[in-house]
Amino acid sequence: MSSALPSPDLHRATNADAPPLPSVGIVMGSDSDWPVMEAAAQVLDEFEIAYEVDVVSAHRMPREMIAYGEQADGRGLKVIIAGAGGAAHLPGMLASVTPLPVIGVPVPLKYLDGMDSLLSIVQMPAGVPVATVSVGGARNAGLLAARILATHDEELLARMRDFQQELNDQATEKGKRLRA
Ligand code: RP5
Repeated sequence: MSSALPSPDLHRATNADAPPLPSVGIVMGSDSDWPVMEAAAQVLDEFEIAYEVDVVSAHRMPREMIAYGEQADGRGLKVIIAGAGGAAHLPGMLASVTPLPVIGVPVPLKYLDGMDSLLSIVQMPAGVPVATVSVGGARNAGLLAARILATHDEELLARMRDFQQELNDQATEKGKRLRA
């Protein structure tokens, strides 16, 4: 996990002992989004998927945000998860400059219950897709990123199937307890 805006060189690892290059970039408009966005990181940890985390504000640091989007695929990222609140332009702007899949997380703020964030992220013009999850749905964003990576990773696909079976088992168990 990195706290500064990553430079391309930082990720050109040659040492076999080096940690794996991140496949997922988790970015957000402010560190105040982290309590919501943390759930994406947690689920990626559960699936042992390498990720990086950063603040890349569309409005307060637009040049860095564009650079992040433009450099993402060249640095080896496969998926970007972008969360923002209010006038949440970060996911859409990143999607406009990267060929990678972008998953948008509407972060709820004090007013409007996240509806402003949701509508800012979900209503993209044709040609520039953002896969928007529910308001505050960072865990699902992480799971969707894992599923995208699993399309080219049999082992990860098997772990996703196990995870789904666990959900099934848990729900079945809850039903049993209610019926008892
Ligand atoms: C958005 O403004 C951020 O994504 C955050 O949700 C919101 C508030 O940011 P702070 O004022 O807390 O830094 O751009």
